[in-house]
Amino acid sequence: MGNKIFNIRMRAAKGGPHEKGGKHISGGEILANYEDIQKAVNDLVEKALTHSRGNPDFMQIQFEEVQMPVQFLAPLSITANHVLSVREGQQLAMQLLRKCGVPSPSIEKAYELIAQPKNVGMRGAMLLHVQSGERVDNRGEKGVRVSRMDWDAANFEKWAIRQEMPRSARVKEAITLATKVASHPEIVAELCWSDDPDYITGYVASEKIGYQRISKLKEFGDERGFRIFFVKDALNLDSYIHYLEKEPTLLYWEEDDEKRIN
Ligand code: PML
Ligand code: MG
Repeated sequence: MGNKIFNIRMRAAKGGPHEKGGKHISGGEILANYEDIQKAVNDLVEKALTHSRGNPDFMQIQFEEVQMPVQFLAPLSITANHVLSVREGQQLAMQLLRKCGVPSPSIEKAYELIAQPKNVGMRGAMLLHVQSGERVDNRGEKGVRVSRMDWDAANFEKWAIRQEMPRSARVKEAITLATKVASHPEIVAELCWSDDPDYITGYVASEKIGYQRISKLKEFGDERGFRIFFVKDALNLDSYIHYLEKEPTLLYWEEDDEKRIN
């Protein structure tokens, strides 16, 4: 069948499409060979139709051949942090961001943005300038959606067993995304937690600290989730956004992969 790779993407909303004010329900994407496209579509449809944020009344599925060369990355190393409360979790998140080089005033600005009602329900990520804490993407409530990435299921399973991590699609997708984002030299840190009301674990990730899972970053029932990338320099924004949205990345784990954390 050749070695062409296809990107299959899904987005689903309730109350009409996202761009007409619909509530974001679910999104996802898969990189697959031609013969796996059917399965990929089925998996994405199932994800959207069984989502804890509600039943969608709008869904779009799209696929296209990936024309650019694929970069292969080893998954970030994982640290599990168990916290007893949201407060403790959020304090740890802030401490980890500082460790990545994000100054406290920029972290405070990020949390001010998170608290603004207009930023609730964003589908993509906000890009903030690490030194000033100002938002630098101009994508409004849509944000920047990282795309064109995946991790072979069997390889992920092996990794997850070895790392004692949940073998869930959610974990696979989050680590794939965080690894792609962290590998960009201008992105110093990512902060993320889910918008799904039944999922309270989130993370801070970077090349320097790896993927730091934090067991509790919000309360159950809360539908507010966020993804924030801190960028060093706002000048080459178009090139970062092109990397995040368009440049294909696949994760691959080798048993003897060197630990990338120190
Ligand atoms: C999401 O579901 O949108 C993000 C989940 C982030 C945390 C995944 C994990 O490590 O458990
Ligand atoms: Mg979600």
